[in-house]
Amino acid sequence: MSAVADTIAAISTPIGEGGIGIVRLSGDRSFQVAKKIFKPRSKRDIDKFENRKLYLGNIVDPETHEVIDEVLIVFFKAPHTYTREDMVEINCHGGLMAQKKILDLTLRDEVRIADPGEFTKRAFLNGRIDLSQAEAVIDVIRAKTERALVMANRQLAGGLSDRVQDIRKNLLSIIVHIEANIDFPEEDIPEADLSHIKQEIEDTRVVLDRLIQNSGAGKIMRDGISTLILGNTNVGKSSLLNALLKEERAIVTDIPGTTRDVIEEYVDIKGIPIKIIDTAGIRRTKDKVESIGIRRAMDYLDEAQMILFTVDASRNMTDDDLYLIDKVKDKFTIVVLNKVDLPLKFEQKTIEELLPGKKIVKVSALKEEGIDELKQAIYDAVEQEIGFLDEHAIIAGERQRQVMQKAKESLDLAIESMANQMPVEVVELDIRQAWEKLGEITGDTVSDNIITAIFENFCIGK
Ligand SMILES: Nc1nc2c(ncn2[C@@H]2O[C@H](COP(=O)(O)OP(=O)(O)OP(=O)(O)O)[C@@H](O)[C@H]2O)c(=O)[nH]1
Ligand SMILES: [Mg+2]
Repeated sequence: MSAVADTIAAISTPIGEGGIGIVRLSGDRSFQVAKKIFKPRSKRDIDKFENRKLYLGNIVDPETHEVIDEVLIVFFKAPHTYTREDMVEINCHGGLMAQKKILDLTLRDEVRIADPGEFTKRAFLNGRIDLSQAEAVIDVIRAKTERALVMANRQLAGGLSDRVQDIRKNLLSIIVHIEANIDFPEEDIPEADLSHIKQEIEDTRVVLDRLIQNSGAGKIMRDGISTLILGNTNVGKSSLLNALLKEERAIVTDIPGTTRDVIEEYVDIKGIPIKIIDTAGIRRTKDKVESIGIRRAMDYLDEAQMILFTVDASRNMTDDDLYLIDKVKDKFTIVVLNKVDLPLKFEQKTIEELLPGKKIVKVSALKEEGIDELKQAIYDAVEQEIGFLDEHAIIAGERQRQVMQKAKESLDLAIESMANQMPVEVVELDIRQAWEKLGEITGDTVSDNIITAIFENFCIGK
């Protein structure tokens, strides 16, 4: 029996034109509603739809008897379905009108349109997956590199849930341990027991801490590293973007001040999504539009996680270069010496002295030389920064990281209380708090508000 009463429907494929579009239903009434609008091609199929079999036929408006589309339909009998409810999938032609009209026809007899993520939410509410697995579904959909996909799938398979459940089990056994001692209030707890309990708490904290550490990498795998190409006008920033992407994405001309808007594109560098941002070149200018672009570029300077500071090595350094050197010197910066196919106007040494300790890569964006070296330098820099990245690491999302952080703080308190020889009841309270908090990851102890907030981020039809 489903935990939710009503039946929902939605278009599950992206809006737009495509080969096929899928309208999905889930809930007790879905078979009945679908049968009302579906006319099978073969007479012998009428009324004996078998579980998980494809049937060819038409969707027909029951009032006007008009044929809406030729479709393939599948009936999935509960409980072995995505939501654990009865489900129907109608595979129609991938045009907007066909899908919309079919959806409209399903929205009758108390069937309503699904909220974003509601199919997955039902999978959670009906106990097929836990909350961290449901959250992984969105990571699978949004994965930007193959490696990000592998990681998301690991979480979908329950990787994080298993780890968190193990930690909760440990915490519970510590609680049991403490309680066993409290039962004899007239006696002091033996020193050996106390130190054993303390050890157990510390061990658990280490495991938790490792999961928290890995989640930094998780954020990067999910959202990418925002990487700003910064430099004077005409140094070849847009050419560099194009070379990294291997396509003519940004307009390149020999006129300084070509780029005015901000262009963002993802590049997959050995599995890490790098979000490259190309901006207007920085210089003093009276041009109004260009100045807006320059202001934007400078705003990005604060937000970006990495800077590719690009310099034209074929001309002398300008005041504008020096101005930017001052801006990037305290940032996470790689220096790109561009146009090295031309005679060089200054030595690498000059830059080394101005920006000590920064990695310098020589490239020709025009001839696409040195681009692999630049990619390697970006990868190395990221790896150094976040201590990359065990292939088998389980990585948590931001919400999950915050939950684990809170739980860890409770364990810190417990350890501190023990050090201060506080009564074990106080220690137990902190452990309980950590245990309860961690339940928010799997969804065992989570509030409705949090659940709502999580599924609001999903797309319609998932
Ligand atoms: N010889 C040579 N020319 C280059 C190289 N990279 C870029 N250029 C040329 O330099 C000029 C400016 O290139 P862009 O990529 O538009 O430079 P930009 O930094 O984006 O310029 P703005 O958007 O105006 O700030 C173009 O004529 C490019 O063909 C290079 O590696 N070697
Ligand atoms: Mg440009």
